Amino acid sequence: MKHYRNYIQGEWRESSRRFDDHNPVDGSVFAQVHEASQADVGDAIRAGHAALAGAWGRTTPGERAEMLYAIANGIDKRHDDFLAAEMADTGKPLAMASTIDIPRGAANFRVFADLIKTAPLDCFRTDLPGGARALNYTVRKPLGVVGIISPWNLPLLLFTWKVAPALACGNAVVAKPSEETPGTATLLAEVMHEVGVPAGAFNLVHGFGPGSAGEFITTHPDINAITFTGESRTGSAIMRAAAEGVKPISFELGGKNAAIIFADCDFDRMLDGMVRAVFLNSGQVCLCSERVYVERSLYPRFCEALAERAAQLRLDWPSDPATQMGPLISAEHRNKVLKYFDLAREEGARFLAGGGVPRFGDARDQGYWVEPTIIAGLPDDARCATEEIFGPVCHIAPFDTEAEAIARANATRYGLAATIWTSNLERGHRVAEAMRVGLSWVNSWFLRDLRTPFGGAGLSGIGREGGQHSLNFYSELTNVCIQINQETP
Ligand code: NAD
Ligand code: 6OD
Repeated sequence: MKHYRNYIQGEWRESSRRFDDHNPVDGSVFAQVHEASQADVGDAIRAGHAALAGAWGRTTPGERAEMLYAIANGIDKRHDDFLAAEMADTGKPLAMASTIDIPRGAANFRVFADLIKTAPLDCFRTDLPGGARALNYTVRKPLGVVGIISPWNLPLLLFTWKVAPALACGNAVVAKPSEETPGTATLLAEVMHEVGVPAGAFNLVHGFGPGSAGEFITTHPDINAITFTGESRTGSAIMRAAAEGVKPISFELGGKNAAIIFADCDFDRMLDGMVRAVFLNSGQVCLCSERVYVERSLYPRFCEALAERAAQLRLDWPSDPATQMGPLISAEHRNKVLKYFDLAREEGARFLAGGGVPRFGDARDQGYWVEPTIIAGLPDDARCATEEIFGPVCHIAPFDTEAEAIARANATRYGLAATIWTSNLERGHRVAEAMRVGLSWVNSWFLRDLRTPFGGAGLSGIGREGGQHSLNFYSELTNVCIQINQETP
């Protein structure tokens, strides 16, 4: 049995309170997770402040960049360990974890190392009408100790997406991975230790949200900022906690993302893209398309083709390179998704594919699998067409005009991502801009450049991370104004 411990002030810390880590493939317990106490979280935050007052607080951007490159190399060196931990925690296929999650874990450190070395700062020469002259320039400083709370769906990718820029900007962090996926974050702490990240700069605490490490971080008076990825409802709870100290927050939250497919699209390319947009990671990517609007003339062909592709997806053991889809993360989450399937039936949906639980006749029958599922026939205001399900499922509906498709796609309180498929370049630009979302893809989906802004509108988040946007969130900027003559301003 593995043990996942907390990492506080450069040391591993055990806890007498432990919880089980399940493998979603077959429900087996393979690790014990040491739950951090309130005192542990307080120690981690104190360790962060001590690091900032010490050698870590005196590092230059260039020195921190070198450390981030070393961390990225450390992840690469232990690629197979990270891969095994990711697959054990999530059950996701090797084909995905080895090409997306683990390489992105390392890439996040490289990208922010590159960026911090060349981060531009403002500089203005000011000439007032009365003759006073000044030089203004901006200084970038860390915010302090940043609380990082991340979800289970892309555990290493999303954890490092916040840890890397926070450290690049010179902050100390107290980071909590999801209780469902403690493995890769623990390996990352090992890498931090191996490459000599100063004690207290990176602290890892394990546990749950309310009444546990998540709440202990967000309510602690000495946490200077909070960055969170997870459900919109959890975001509301964290926002209330952050209000107490008027803490800066950055939120990447849920979505009910639309795909708009025009009849003039390249059908085969679109179909491959939509199989990915609906079923990648069993639909457990915040960017997945759960609402698919298809131009009426293409609707029957698309429904048939997507249903056929869904039925062909290979659900198998994660270590098999041919596996295309794994289980859901937990029994609880599977129950939630299956309840939405029941609700869809009650709401009058037609199931074009799936809708149930696959049977394997082996240990996987104890796991948390559901079939790739496609539904149709619901009104736009049905619960299954408005609430985030976060499973391998989409609802397909026909539309007649571009304006109608835009209006229906935007008729949601969420606003994370959209994907638009068309061969008409002008229309692609027009519709992409009209989407009330943080991310619009045209003829692609989840194609990422880490320098671009990432985040959502409405219930999907607050703020943007990525590239300079991350550096700005994780920094306190001080403007220095020096008068360079004697005139009264
Ligand atoms: P979640 O909100 O249940 O949990 C996320 C994290 O918050 C976990 O570490 C959890 O322990 C912690 N937490 C829960 N309650 C808390 C509280 N009251 N105080 C402090 N911490 C608390 O989300 P999840 O189920 O892990 O992830 C799935 C959700 O995340 C989906 O809604 C998905 O859309 C969203 N998500 C969004 C993005 C994005 O970039 N917008 C990315 C990935 C996932
Ligand atoms: O690619 C990223 O940087 C990112 N934040 C992806 C989020 C995916 C949500 O599940």
